[in-house]
Amino acid sequence: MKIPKKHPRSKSLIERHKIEEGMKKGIVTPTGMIAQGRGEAFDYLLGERTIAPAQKAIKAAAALLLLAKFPVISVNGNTTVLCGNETVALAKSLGCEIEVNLFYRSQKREKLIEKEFQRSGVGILGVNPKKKLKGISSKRAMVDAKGIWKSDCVLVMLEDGDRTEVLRKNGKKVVAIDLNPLSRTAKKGNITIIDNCTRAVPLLTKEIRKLKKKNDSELRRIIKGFNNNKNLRQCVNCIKKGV
Ligand code: PTJ
Repeated sequence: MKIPKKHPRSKSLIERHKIEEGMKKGIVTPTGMIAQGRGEAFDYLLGERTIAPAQKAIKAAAALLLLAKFPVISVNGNTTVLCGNETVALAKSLGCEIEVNLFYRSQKREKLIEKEFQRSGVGILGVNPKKKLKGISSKRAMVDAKGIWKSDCVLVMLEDGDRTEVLRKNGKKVVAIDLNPLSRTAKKGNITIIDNCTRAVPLLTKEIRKLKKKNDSELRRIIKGFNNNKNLRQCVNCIKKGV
């Protein structure tokens, strides 16, 4: 696919191209194309920018991740191709593990995703995992003993609602990145960032670097001042205003 250099919509075209290429390689599942389409529709409604409520959520999410004892970043096919390098930078800023967790799980895809991250110089968890989370029937239940299993806070992006709910039921805090403020994931997360993962992940890294200098009570104050439901309503209002 030819991508015009300075076309105003070239960012979404580049993302679409990455998903297409990822699917050809077997990293992205065919359903990942549908997820991309949904994402593009919401991103369009949000003006393809990081809205003010999302900025606030990013700050609260950074505080929550910094306070966590063992945070883990969960990746799937779409997020690997859309923001793999940015995810590595985020994990480095937090000093945390990255774990692959797939809805359409296969060893072939796990290994392809592992290879992608190895190209960026990091190893990942979740390849052939042995532990099983309670309350979920899909293969998403399988998690790594050294990662999500023992984590206290998980960052999920481009997720289905079931998993966020299950992670919560298993005692984990969840930071979610989702473009749809009405999705189950958005509603079930402790802190939900309504933004494109391609913008949100680098902004989260920046915020983490900034907040690292703060002490725990300052970080707790930031989290206390954040209300996820209220923030989601503000995101819906941003969409309404734009329409
Ligand atoms: O790689 P696998 O096997 O784990 O498969 C993952 C898919 C993508 C199939 C799975 O997570 C899925 O079906 O996702 P959904 O249910 O389509 O949900 C995706 C959500 O992410 C929707 O609410 C989309 O609006 C949102 N979304 C799509 N693209 C982006 C996004 N959110 C943030 N950034 C995006 N780029």
